[in-house]
Amino acid sequence: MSAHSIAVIAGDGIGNEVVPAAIACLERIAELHSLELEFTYFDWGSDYYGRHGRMMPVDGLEQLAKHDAIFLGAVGSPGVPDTESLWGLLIPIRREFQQYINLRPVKTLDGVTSPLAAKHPIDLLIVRENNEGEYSEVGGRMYRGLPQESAVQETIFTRLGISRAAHYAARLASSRRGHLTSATKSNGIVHTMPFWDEIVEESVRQYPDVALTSELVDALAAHLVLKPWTFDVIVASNLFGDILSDLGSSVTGSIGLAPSANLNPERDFPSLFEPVHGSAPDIAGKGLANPVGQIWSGAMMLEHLGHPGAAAHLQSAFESALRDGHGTRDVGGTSSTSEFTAAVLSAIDVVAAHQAASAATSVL
Ligand code: GGG
Repeated sequence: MSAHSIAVIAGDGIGNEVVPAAIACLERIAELHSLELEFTYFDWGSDYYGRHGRMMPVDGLEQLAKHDAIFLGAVGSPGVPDTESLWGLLIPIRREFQQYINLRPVKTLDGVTSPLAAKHPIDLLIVRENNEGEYSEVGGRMYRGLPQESAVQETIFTRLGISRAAHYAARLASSRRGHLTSATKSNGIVHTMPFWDEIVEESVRQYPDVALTSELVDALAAHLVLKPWTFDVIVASNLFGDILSDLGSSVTGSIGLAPSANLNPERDFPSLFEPVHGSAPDIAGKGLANPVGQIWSGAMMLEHLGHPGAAAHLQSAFESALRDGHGTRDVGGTSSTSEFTAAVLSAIDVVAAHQAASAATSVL
């Protein structure tokens, strides 16, 4: 029996609906694959902020460090400034635990209506640099309230930060179709982006089987809409990667489908798994949230914890629930969050029964 301790932060809004849905699926998978997943729940987020004036306790990171992985729902609430909700919880976790890769798969799923007219299968990975770049606390505000009021925000790129993202993305491309696209903007952003281009090129040169294309992020965004099936792996800075992954998942049908893994590849610290979407206060509490992004993030967590069979089982179960027409409203279906979750749970059992039957046949 393999045991893993997982810190769970449902957070805000629909995080409180999609996290329990995904945990129910993970518990069923754990039972079938003899895994011991021990979930420890933390009530951190915007409600906690309302009571304590901070998104997590002072020793929050120390508490999380004891776990093998972190499973996060969503953060953000209309009552709390976005800067507080993001910089008081998610960003410190990503940085303190050196989760410098944010891996975001984008894939066509049967049963999901795509807004695109051309229906070619899409299967790409976005590698978002996750620790630096445009997400920086360097800067400030001056002359508040006066006509000369001003704001300065510095972007920080380091050789280490760019090269480790580029190497990670190149290794992935090498294990797939061998195409790597780097998102740049070196025509307009004249210091940091040429630096990004140089380091990416220098890093990827070490992978002769990987063809690197550097593409201006505006053109890349247009191509993601016009011909997304031509991409294999995309490597992008923190901000560009965030924007491109919302676009990519929307092109496959809905941002509600999109999973992500905030990875510390060296495994010195826990990695964090969360859907790409936010807390969606407009639909929170109505049972409308699509739990696929959260369930898929759970499958990525199982893979990271060393259980590819259990991850594939969960993946094929939610894909089959979508294929059978059980999707939520955002993907063209009519199911509530709990109806879709019930469909995934029964698909988990159906897949297990098929696997057991084919194992028995191969023994005969
Ligand atoms: N699922 C986590 C969440 O709530 N993300 C919302 C968000 O604004 N994230 C910003 C980011 O990933 O940089």
